[in-house]
Amino acid sequence: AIKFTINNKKYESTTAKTILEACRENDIYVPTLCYHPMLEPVGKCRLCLVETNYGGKMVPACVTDLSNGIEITTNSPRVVNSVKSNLGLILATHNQECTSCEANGRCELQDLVYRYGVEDKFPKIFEKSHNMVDSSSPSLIRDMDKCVLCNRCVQACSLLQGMDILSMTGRGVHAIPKTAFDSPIKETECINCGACSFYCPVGAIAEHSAVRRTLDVLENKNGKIVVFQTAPATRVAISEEFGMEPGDISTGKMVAAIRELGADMVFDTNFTADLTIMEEGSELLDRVANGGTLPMFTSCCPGWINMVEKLYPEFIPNLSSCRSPQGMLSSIIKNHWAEKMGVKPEDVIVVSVMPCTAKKDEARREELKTDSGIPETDIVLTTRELGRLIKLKKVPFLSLKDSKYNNPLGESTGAAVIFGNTGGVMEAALRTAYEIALKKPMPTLNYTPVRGFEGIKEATIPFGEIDLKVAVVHQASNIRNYLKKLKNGEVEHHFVEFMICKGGCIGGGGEPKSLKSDYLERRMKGIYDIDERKTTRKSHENQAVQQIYEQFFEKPLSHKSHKLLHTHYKD
Ligand code: HC1
Ligand code: SF4
Repeated sequence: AIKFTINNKKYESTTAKTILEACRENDIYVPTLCYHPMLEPVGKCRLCLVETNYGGKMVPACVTDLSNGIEITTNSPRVVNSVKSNLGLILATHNQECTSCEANGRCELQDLVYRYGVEDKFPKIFEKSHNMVDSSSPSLIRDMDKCVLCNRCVQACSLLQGMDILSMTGRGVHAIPKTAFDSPIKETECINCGACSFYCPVGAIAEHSAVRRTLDVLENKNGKIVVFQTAPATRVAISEEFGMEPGDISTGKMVAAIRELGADMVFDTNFTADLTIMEEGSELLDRVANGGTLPMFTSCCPGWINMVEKLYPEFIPNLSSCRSPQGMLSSIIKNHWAEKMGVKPEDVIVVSVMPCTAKKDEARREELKTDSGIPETDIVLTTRELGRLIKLKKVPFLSLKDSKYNNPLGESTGAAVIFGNTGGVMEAALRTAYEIALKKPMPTLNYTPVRGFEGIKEATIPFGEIDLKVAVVHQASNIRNYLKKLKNGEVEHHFVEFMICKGGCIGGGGEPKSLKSDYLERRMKGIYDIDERKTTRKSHENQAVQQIYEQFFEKPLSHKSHKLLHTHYKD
């Protein structure tokens, strides 16, 4: 075992780890700004410098390994002074528009400055005034005058996602993460996944906020009906905005809070997740039976759609023509529900709450407008933005009584909620397609081969005449590897699920920021727990879905379904 002391107290560790990991495990506070447990430590911000018994130099705890006999001091005046002066230097290069900043209240720098009582006394280093606010993307805003050079966005974009849109350029006060040729994000190959915004410790890269617009819509309705929809992955993560743990289930409180904000109706994106299974499952069976393009690719993740359109257009024919559940629900609300309610589509405002920054971009697609040319989804809020709105309006989230979704567009099964986890769309599709094709239920509903965090998961299911080969791929970097293999003929599948974010939507770029190392596992468990507790766990058993087929769509892939529930892609 490695023996060491921290602040004169003795500890032992049987495994190799860094000083920072040892401190965190033992509840000893060490400040950090560039460190995130899901990324590689880089030792850039120098806030985690600690004293040791080895020579006089202080060492960065995040990149220094424990060694036998090391004596670590984290709380001496020398350490505290070093933190304060490093923070002071960061402030000198930081545009402190905290009051209007997207990160206000959840900013790691703000917390550190407050905690250490740092005065903003150094002269401003104006060379760093990049004066660059890039709001070209519908999903993200970059304000490089707020950048603290932690490198987390660069790592998220390159290491995690394999996209390499951002790289650190320049040195010293001129260093800054930039796009190639410094182009506005919109003109790059960015797919809007928002991983950069999730990992940014400050407000240098944030979602393109729709909080103010939503406030305006809710406070000045002018006779309009405001309808919300909430994505599967929101209900296990919104809890974290209010101090609860990752994976804590807050469905009822979230619906209640949205009503408190002034929504007239709250529908569930899960309803159209079930509907997606009906349409997409039928499309798959049709392609398999009639020689359609295979493998068929899922189409609910807009980051993935952006990736195919921008980088792999040769695979457009493989994409399912199904709109995403967000797209389907907004379409039903504006084109069908509004008419049933006797209101004009223009008088309904659809606000969609998503774990996803790319959904903001999806909502602006030309293909997803009504015949009269208005967007079917008016506003997309990330889970983080919903949290902000609830706090802003002082809605007492934790003490709210659970509320239920409005029906019929709020009814859903366990198969729908698992869309939020990587493998969930596949599992939901198999539960239904198997039963419809073979006229008997799958031997087990919890289909574990498609669960978990492995980058590429594969399974073969005996499916009557054929063995159905499926794959599930999550995280953009794994997707790029998979597509390379597919092009080289190294893999062969009938149906593949793709989700751009690690873990699926529970790891979406718009979910509450977390500094915990196990937040994805816990959110994933929360989603599976909801599924287990549902009395109906197969999409085709959703009564409201059956009803909408009987009363309106007639059957999957009907003429009406094609018009309202399917789409096409940009070559
Ligand atoms: Fe997702 Fe989906 S699961 S894409 O990952 O198919 O965002 O949660 O809403 O639309 O249902 C996201 C999540 C979400 C859609 C559904
Ligand atoms: Fe958005 Fe989910 Fe796709 Fe991530 S995996 S880009 S959150 S839809």
